[in-house]
Amino acid sequence: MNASKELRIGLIGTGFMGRTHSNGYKRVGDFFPKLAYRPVLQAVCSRNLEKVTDFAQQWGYASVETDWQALIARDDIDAIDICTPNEWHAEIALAAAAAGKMILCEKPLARTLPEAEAMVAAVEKAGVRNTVWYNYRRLPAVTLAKQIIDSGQLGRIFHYRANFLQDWTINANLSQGGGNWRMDVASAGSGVTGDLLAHCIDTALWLNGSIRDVSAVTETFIKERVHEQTGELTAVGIDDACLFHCHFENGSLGLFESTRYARGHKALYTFEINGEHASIRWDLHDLNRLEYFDHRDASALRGWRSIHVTDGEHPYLSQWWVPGLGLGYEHSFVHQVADFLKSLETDEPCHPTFLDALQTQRVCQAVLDSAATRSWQNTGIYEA
Ligand code: 4PW
Repeated sequence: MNASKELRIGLIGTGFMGRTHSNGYKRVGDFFPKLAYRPVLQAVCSRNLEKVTDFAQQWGYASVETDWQALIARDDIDAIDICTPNEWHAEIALAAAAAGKMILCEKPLARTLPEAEAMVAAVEKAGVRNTVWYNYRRLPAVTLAKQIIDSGQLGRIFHYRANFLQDWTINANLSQGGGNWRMDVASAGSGVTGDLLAHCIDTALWLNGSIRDVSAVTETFIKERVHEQTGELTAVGIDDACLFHCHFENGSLGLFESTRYARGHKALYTFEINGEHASIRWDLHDLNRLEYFDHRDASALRGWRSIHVTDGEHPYLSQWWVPGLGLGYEHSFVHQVADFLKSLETDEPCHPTFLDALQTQRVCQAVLDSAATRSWQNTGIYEA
């Protein structure tokens, strides 16, 4: 049964994230057929006409724009999906909210805390539905971890540990700016803190509650790179690596590490949570597996259980294949679209909202401030 109500999408940005989101919109109806709403790929926008036309043909968008303001001005668009480099998130979101459009924004919410605060104020003032694509929450094993923690199985939590390790920037000849906007602080806002640790922080706030204060160190290993736009050798402003520890409001201690200089690691996102009765751990490189240790098991049988999260009873899995067959990275985006469409039916927020993502931004800002001042910093975030 095809959903009868349309959500007409205007996507801005045709890069890596434009593809992951488009795939989500295309797949959702086939696997979540009972939803009342269905996404319609109404228009895609990018500055380069040839590129955006190719993208529209490949992914099935009905029309193209080369000016995002023209896209927002259209009355046949219900929701704006922001997949641009970070430098555009705030300006586009503010305009989209003022035009009364729903907004789906790629993470991190913004480059800076003031930008993020302005975005929250704008969506609240306009009363428009909003969400941020912290996609890892929606992998079944991560959602299962949330269910287990919320059921109280772990007991009092003592430790939260997370890593996000990559190695793609260990190359002195890599430029910054332009195509490599993640390397350019003016465009990205920060380095691994906003790009990678933001994922770890979003998951941590969701699984383990608020973070009270942080103490961090950052490092930029390669200090100068050629800027693509100017051709000049320019100081690198992003953090290549960031480590921090923290106190959670629930009394547990957190330890986080992220780098793009861990040779051999491409996207190793891991977390482990140690509670009074049980522990849980997860690894993006084996994303359908959740490991669980319960001290209350009979001692002769006690050990880490390796849960293959592919059963119909596991989160999202009843919509997919038979038990034993796993899902991939791309399914987290399909799930986010499904949850967003569901939120239109239920009129509930689709978390993480801009307000939720603002809390992640506050932690990121405190981490960067802590590293810059070599001091502990309060995050100032509320208890969610
Ligand atoms: O959001 C992150 C990206 O910016 C991703 O989850 C992984 O790291 C893949 O690319 C970068």
